[in-house]
Amino acid sequence: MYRARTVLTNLVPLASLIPRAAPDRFASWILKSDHILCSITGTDIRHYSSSVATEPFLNGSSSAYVEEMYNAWLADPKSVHVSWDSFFRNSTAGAAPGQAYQAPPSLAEPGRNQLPITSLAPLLGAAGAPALGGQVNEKVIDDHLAVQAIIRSYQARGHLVSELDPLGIMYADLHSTFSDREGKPHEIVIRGHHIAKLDPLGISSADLDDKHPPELLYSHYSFEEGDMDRVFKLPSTTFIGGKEKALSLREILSRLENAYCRHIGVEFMFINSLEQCNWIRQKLETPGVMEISSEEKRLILARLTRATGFEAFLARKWSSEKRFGLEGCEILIPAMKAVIDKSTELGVESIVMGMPHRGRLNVLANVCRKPLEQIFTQFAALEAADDGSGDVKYHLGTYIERLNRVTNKNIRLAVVANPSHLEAVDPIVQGKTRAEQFYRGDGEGKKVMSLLLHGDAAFCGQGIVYETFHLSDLPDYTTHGTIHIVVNNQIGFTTDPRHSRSSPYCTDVARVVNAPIFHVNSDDPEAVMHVCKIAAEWRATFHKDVVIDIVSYRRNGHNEIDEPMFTQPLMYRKIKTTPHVLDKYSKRLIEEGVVTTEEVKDVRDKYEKICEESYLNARKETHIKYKDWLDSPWSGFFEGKDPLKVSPTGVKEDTLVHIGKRMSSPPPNAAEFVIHKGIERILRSRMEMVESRTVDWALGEGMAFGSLLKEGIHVRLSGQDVERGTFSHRHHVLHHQLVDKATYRPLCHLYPDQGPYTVCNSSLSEFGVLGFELGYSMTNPNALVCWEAQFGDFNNTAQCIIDQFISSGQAKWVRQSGLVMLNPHGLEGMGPEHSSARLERFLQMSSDDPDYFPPESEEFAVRQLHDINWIVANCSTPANYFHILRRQIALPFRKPLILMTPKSLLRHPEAKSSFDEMTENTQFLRVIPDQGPASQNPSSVKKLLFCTGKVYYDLRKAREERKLEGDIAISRVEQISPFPYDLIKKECAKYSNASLAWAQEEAKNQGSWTYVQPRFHTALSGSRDVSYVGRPTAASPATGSKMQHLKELNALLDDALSL
Ligand SMILES: Cc1ncc(C[n+]2csc(CCOP(=O)(O)OP(=O)(O)O)c2C)c(N)n1
Ligand SMILES: [Mg+2]
Repeated sequence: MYRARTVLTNLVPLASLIPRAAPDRFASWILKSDHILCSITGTDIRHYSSSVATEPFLNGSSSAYVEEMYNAWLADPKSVHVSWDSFFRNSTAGAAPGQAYQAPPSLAEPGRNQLPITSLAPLLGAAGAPALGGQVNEKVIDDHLAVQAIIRSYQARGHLVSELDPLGIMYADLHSTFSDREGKPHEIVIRGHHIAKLDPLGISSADLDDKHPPELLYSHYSFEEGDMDRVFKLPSTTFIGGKEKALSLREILSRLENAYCRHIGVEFMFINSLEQCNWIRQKLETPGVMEISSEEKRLILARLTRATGFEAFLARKWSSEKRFGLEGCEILIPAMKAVIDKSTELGVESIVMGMPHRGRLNVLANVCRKPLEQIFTQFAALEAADDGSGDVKYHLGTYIERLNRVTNKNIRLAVVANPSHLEAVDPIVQGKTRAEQFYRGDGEGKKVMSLLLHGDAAFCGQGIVYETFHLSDLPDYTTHGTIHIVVNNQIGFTTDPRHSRSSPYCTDVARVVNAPIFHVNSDDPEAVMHVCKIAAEWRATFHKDVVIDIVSYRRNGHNEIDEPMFTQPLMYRKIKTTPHVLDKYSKRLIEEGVVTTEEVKDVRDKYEKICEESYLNARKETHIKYKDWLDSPWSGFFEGKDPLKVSPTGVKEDTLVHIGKRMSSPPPNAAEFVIHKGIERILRSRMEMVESRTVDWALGEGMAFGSLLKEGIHVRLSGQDVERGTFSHRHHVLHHQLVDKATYRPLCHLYPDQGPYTVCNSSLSEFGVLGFELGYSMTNPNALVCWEAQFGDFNNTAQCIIDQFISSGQAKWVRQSGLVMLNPHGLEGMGPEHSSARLERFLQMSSDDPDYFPPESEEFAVRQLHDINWIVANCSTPANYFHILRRQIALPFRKPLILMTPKSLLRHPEAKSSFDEMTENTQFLRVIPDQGPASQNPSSVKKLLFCTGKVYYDLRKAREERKLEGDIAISRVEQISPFPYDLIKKECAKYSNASLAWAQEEAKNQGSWTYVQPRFHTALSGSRDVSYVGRPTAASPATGSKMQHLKELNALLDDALSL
């Protein structure tokens, strides 16, 4: 009773509204909140409110509760108790004050879990006996309302008083702001934890025990001790009764306590779906729902033994090695296994996992069952047997296919390799999962799922978590529900939650997608397993995200060599005296008679022996193999391929014509499908281009995509507004002007047996979406996955994906990706923000050696591509863009492609290509040499200008205006990195009398200059100088003044063309 009082006083906002308080409360709700009614019903509420406002029965009722009831009644009169039904009917019909309530008709069938109030009369005693005429007295109704409010309060806020913390030091006041916590505690601010005596250290704000006299409950609820044995009917929103429809107040409170305030605290009442709320209630409230068999208990114990034994073994053998052990949250391992067991039982065949450092080795060993030998060799300083830089052991990925012994089904488990950057792997896991679902035809996510692990500090601190959650329900990005597990050790490195978050829980970010959140005390293994099972079932049932927050602690410092007492002395004093969960659980099971002391010891010894044997085997190894740690094997892709042979990228003219025509035609049902007049014009001009055998940028791109689709390749283009194209040039989705959601995607209708084409506008995220597409590209090498930045400069909000994964992923993790990044780039006088995709940064990260000219041979170009980390290019023609996209698939390996793409060239009359540059026997040109008069008479050429991208058209025009076509040659470097040493050397040799210059529109410290300068030197063995032409160094990428821009451009052209 005392506990119930606490819950209610602390948690029930409705409490104060029941009986005697605020007599006009209900009336004011009705009168003042008409927007609520209007938004729901659109009916004239004045008629309704005038009668109920004076309804005496309503005095002091809870606004929220009645509002909910009323809304439910509006939606479906049968969904509320018949007494409410009759009340709302009468009051809306204008019943006089006091007359609105009527006893329900006695013949009415009570619904599930419902009893007519009159039927409770015998249980209610004289106080509740129906008055003459079938009227039930007010107190009975008020008391029932109070009970319903209590039930609801437990469901909504019981988590606030649940016993989640194995240490009992969880002093983050869940109600309060930080300043509240700093000051003197206030009754409302204090969470139930204090009352629940969870804080043996005495470092929490206060213990309010003696400040809450038991009378509080009575004053709030009008109940007295004698009411505890009164029987109340249970509403349909609770399952605590099991088969019983009414229970005593004492029993109701006790069952609610058990369901919501023990070691599981669940947040779910914010979910908008009644069905989903009821589902969770049922999973938690049904009597006996937590009971498990002895067999299951023994399994938990065995798994916990392994998890604990593994960390202990590593600690013993490599005591000073960093491994970010799991000690304190070993329950994670049985928890993940429970999720996997349940999910496989429900049909999942493949699980893609992402996780941070903490406990990673244990997950690999005991969840994935990666051979212990391979893990142990990572601790030895062995040489690598393969290429690459490798990575530290707690970042490596793995991929395993094995039999799940519990379900007897085969399962594939992948842990995606990740960098130190916490949470950055989240979108990658989602992309990889989505791709696997796509290629398996698993449209509902029944076979493939993602499992993401988080640390408490990172989960609430890193914005990428939010971006990833927002992908969870988007049509082309959903993975149909992710199970998130937070290893909440109540600390992040040396910072505790009071200083690392402003939200009550570290999991609050998940509320934005209506994910239920299960907080659970790590020292209650059965409670942890229970929520894991519920989470797996939730995902299988609703295909939505769910969070398990395992409240635990970190037994050691941040890593094994850190001293935690420097910064968390009280916490660690407590931790030192806290027994291991394995010991606690073993003791419990021995007491219950489930296992014997000998059996416990036996299981421990057996695992110890396994570790020892593997340790001895590992010592025999002489090399480590990075390939053992690959997270995305592409079986069959590399086998039997010449690693240096590129397939042709030119295509038959017929193919170009066919695709071009399809891309220029309205939908086949054009008569009914009304397209925009502007689109009609665009289609017409496309058709004209096809007829004249030319393409512009958009058509060239469409033909690259279309020709790959023809070959059965999946093409996916994702990014902000990519369907139309930021610059309104693409139009890959046509919209019916009169019918919502009626669209037509020409590239999906090219050939009957073509590959699938996905083009999807993304959420407004770069970090999340670029990461997602990278993950997508890891699954299937035979897919062209492209991400387009709205403007190139926005890619810097995804810098972590670029630095940590795209540029270095293969070197660190043997993982290839053919992802294409399209970055609109170029100075067009539009100010500093939309001008630069920061080409210099990509080039600076290119791994080719500026001082090394590789041996010239037939295979020069492909070998360079093979050896580099990525390709950086800035194409100046649609044909070259067409070829370089196709080359991504034609290569016998995969490399990320970083493309600077144009803006003004999209409509530039000269930026067009002929079919002749795209048909068979044509290919991507790394350098486009001058083809004008200068090239006819090279020895008389005075200057050879090199440039890349759109500035070529400015230079060419200025050269023409100045009639310098015979004096100045202009060569375009289309593939900047790897640097085309061979072709540059050839070009320079051709113009042997010319001075050499590199012209760029970017500032000197930006663009390509710093990359190309030393490479020109290498290409020419230092025999000739190459001068710089362009803007001076600058901090900002471009001027904000149009006039200044033109001035700078003219200066650049003058400089470039001066002889
Ligand atoms: C993006 C990022 N910033 C900072 C760090 C440095 N760092 C490594 S672990 C850690 C604390 C993480 O705390 P938490 O997420 O609670 O995980 P725990 O180590 O407690 O398991 C920090 C700040 C990092 N790895 N990544
Ligand atoms: Mg932590």
